[in-house]
Amino acid sequence: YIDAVIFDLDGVITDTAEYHFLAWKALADQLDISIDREFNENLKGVSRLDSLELILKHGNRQNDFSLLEKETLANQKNELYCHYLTNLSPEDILPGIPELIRNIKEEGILIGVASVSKNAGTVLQALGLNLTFDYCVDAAKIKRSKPDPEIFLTACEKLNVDPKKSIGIEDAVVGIDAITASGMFAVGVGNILDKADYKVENTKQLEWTKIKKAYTNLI
Ligand code: B16
Ligand code: MG
Repeated sequence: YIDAVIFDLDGVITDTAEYHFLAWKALADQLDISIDREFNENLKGVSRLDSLELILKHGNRQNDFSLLEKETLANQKNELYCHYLTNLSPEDILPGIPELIRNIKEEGILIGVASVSKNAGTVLQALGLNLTFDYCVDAAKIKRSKPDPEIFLTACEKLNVDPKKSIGIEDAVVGIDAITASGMFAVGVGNILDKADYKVENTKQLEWTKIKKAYTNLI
């Protein structure tokens, strides 16, 4: 009765938020803008250029750069981020995730990845998960960012499954909104996700039997 489970990547499968933070911080320092880890929470699930806009706004510098200059700044951040990614290995898969994936696959349920990161392929490869998922959305082809449901609907369409019979797992508020708008059942990781249909505090608590039970109780 469940067709597919679609995973967010950063914050659900692995925690690259710290690398994103360090790379953005280096760029922000250079622009005389100060950001801390608390501010970084606002960037979770937000695309690269939108993240840059939020940082510039935070430093009151949103009108200081042309689109071309902004793209150059975003590329600069990405180069540094990719440098950090070379540290990533299968040990960086978050606790509970390998077992969850195994349990879902044992039931013949499809799994997909819906990440707004253009580095999703590189990250999955570094984690040794590039052959694990049935489909990974290409973020470059997505026109509207989360909370728009486009990325989750694309994943369902490519897997040829009904969103209403599918589950999405997210760590960002915009991500939960995107899952809900797509008609899927929303599982939230972290304590800020009040709108999720089912919530856990961390990935260790993502147990397949419990998720299934919560899904069955709701439909
Ligand atoms: P990139 P997700 C998101 O990934 C991150 O949470 C967010 O912080 C980042 O800015 C975004 O990917 C874009 O990443 O610069 O690599 O294209 O949570 O949707 O997996
Ligand atoms: Mg995320």
